Amino acid sequence: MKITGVELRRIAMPLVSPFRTSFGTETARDVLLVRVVTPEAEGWGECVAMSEPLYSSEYVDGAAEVIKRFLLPALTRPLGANDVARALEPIKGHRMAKAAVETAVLDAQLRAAGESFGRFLGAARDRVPCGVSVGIMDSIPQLLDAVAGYLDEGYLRIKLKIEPGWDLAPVRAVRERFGDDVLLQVDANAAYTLTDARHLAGLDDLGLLLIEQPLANDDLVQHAKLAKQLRTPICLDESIESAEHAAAAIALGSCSIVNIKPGRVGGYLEARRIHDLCRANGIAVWCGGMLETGLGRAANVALAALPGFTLPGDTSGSRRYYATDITEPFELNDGHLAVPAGPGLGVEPIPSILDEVTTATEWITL
Ligand code: OSB
Ligand code: MG
Repeated sequence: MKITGVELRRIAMPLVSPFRTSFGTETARDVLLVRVVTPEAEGWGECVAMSEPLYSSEYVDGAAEVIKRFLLPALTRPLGANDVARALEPIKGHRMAKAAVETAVLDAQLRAAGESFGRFLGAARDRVPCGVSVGIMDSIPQLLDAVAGYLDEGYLRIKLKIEPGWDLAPVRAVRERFGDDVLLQVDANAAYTLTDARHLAGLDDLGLLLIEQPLANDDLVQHAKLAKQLRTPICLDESIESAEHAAAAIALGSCSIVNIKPGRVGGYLEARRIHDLCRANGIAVWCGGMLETGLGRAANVALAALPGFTLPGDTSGSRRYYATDITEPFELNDGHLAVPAGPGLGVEPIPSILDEVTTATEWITL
């Protein structure tokens, strides 16, 4: 396919409630959308970079800049989605920016071929079980109310964000209030150090599925040491930016579970490689999220349908994030989301809604 032009579109999406993690509080999502135009079809990619470089080094203005200045100029030859990563390889890092571009090319290619993301990636089922990520709250009663609401909506797994000062007590309160059958896990977003090992071992009696990213993004060795001091399984998120990182983490014993976020690892093709590697090594994976709109969610749900995704993902329904999504909303049915079956992402932005939330557009002719 020859890419003739690309639209970069920024949209402002207010969140239904503030989302607080150990690295900051989000009240709205500033999303960069990439629309690739080819003679055969158009395709969409949602960039998951956040407004500020607090989760990882990428941020949305930087992603837009690197796409415009370095990535698109490397994509002037005719190519398919399988060629994008190689063409962009000389540019170091910027995986979220690369993922958005590759996803848009893949969407265009699949729409032209009449094939869905799920089918292309190797989905083994037509719906996926859903969990929900619950932010840090001002009080334990407020947290219990939030969790009760999500359980009522049918979520099959609860993930609690933790940080020093908001860990053992709120997690224990949720466990005691909702019982031992609730699938429960925690996510620290790198807020602890190895000296907190004894404290974190206090979580061991709470029957957690996993603790996600307790230590620094770049510290596989310390995670391996921590794993020896905890009974709660360690899952890595921020630390795993590629299949090579996943291989290193597995070899070192840094984790026994991986959260796969396609944006973080440079796209759905790399995400599938990590899935395949983990599956071959007996490492469970689940699909993470970055507060995506319906466009990014569609692809995540397709990925989460691969056979190695044996734990419920952070693939929540649209209304957990947004009063009005830019696509037809994803809605939970019996705790599950349906994998879109139409060509490409299988969903479209609704033009009137998209226009309402758009803050800027830029057209780049290739
Ligand atoms: O660490 O998984 C994370 C959201 C933004 C950035 C990082 C994370 C998260 C979430 C929410 O936990 C996942 C979602 O529901 O999209
Ligand atoms: Mg995480």
